[in-house]
Amino acid sequence: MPPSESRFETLSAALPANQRDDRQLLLIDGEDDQRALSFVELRRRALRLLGALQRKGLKAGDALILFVNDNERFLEMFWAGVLGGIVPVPIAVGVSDEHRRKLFRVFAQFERAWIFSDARTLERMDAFATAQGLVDAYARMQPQTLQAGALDVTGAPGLEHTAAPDDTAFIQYSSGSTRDPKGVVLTHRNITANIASIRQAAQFTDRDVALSWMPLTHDMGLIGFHLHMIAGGVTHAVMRTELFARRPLLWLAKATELRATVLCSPNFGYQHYLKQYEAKHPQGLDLSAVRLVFNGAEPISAELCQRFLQTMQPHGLRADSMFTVYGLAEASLAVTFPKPGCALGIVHLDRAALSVGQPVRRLSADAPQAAALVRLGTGVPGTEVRIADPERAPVADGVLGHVLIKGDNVTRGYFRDETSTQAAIAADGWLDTGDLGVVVDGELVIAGRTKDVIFVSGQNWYPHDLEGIAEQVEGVETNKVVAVGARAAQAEGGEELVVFVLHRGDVAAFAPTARELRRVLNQQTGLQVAHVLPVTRIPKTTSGKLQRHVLARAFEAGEFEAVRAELAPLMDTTADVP
Ligand code: 1ZZ
Repeated sequence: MPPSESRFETLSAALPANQRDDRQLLLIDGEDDQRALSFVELRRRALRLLGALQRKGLKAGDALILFVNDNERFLEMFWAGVLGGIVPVPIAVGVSDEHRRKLFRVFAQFERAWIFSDARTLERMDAFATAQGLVDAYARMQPQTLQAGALDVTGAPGLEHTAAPDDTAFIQYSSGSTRDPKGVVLTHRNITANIASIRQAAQFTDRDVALSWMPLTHDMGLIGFHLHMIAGGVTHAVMRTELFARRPLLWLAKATELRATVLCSPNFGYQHYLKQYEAKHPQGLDLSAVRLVFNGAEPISAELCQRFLQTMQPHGLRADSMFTVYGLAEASLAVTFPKPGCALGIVHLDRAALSVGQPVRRLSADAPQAAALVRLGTGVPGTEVRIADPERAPVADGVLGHVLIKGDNVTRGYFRDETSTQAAIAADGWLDTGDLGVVVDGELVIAGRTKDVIFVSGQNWYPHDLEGIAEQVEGVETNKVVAVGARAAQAEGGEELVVFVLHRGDVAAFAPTARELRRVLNQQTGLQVAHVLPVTRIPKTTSGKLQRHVLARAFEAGEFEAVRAELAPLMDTTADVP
């Protein structure tokens, strides 16, 4: 199906110079800290900032790294860049050293880049640079750094740049790999095409009211819940991610207050919310206006979706509102959507038959070998989806394979990274998403990421499936358990299954959980877990995705030897594993 007429060919044209003033951007930074901005006012502020940038010498084509926590400052500067043809490069401030190091790595990729940040973040970066021996690199950044609040916006507004549809609109760095960050180059055409598809496939109208707490440095927060809303004239509220993390109940309290019609969260957010909900039983929620609850960006737990819908049903949430979607930065954002208003689609597949090139096997829900996966719909208008074998040849429906995509929304490549670009995009234009999936009943089902697949006992296993089983064990929570295949020191070329669980107490107290987890996984899958180990921090991307490979490599480097030795005698209860 062709996409509906895209109303804009460039992002710059999407931010209105005049419009009915009742469409707003709401910035929620605290329970009582909420500001409304009309789209026209956002544009006016962006142009004033652009004037300040141009007076500082920034030109069209320069890169402008946005390294700032405050959403209002981020968005004003993002638009200043877009209107001036300066290329915004959003980078999450993050909390770990790895996240901080990413700023240095990204800056080094550009010939001429500027950094927009705030005094507090810059102070921290200064201290970080000193501690890490990055003083010289930091000194090189300093003349290129612009500090929020310190720019003179009192002069004339900036001069707008006329962008062509195939010009770069901004660069989206993948939130995952911090060591070797890959910048997805997105043109105006890429983004406006995807925005038009999203609007059509999710049946948006300007009567919708959206609410999101997803970070603006991630494609779902920025494109899905801001740029797309601006282009469609949809009132939308952007809540600070950190506020949701600290006070998840505010999310649906605000949805009630705003009569929000569209919400979103990746899988872990539903768990985070429900945990607080079950402890505090908030009153006065009214979710009867909600038509879609977007759920994407990471593997979706069918059980958690059902639990969320059931728990929220007494507050008026419609049973058909859970909107399970798939996408990635390389597609600008959206790849597949189900039909709005359809019931949650769950399929049960034999976990022993999930190999590339093989047909999957449907099972009944109660079969012991059944992995519950969620249906994610079909390609959004203008985006083609193909399941392929390792040689990129299409396979039949029902056969598991690599998920390839093609369309106007798909990037032409990674910034200054020809090797990665060629590895991902073939001459015929199909891009390999790095995900494995299958078409069941005409809809896409994602099994997992190619690089995360665990190969043990002669079979492919998907971490998300094993982690879901592990979560049945008391004390093991969603997103706090990680299954990886690690190269075993003894077994030549083979992998062994290692499961990590977040645990901050002493090792002896962890042993019963570890034994139970090993027993449950063995009972339900027949697998022998080589090691169950406690970790004090689960590495995650700034958008909350588990970084399984970080733990696998740390294990292989021997970083868990001490805890392993301490735990081993406590694990040795032969009764546990039949
Ligand atoms: P990123 C109006 N993944 O996460 C709002 N979905 O991009 C429209 N794995 O490049 C919003 N099951 O960071 C539309 N369902 O990571 C939103 O994440 C459409 O491994 C969803 O390769 C946008 C998600 C954007 C995003 C991409 C990777 C994928 C895949 C994983 C995303 C998934 C999922 C399982 C899903």
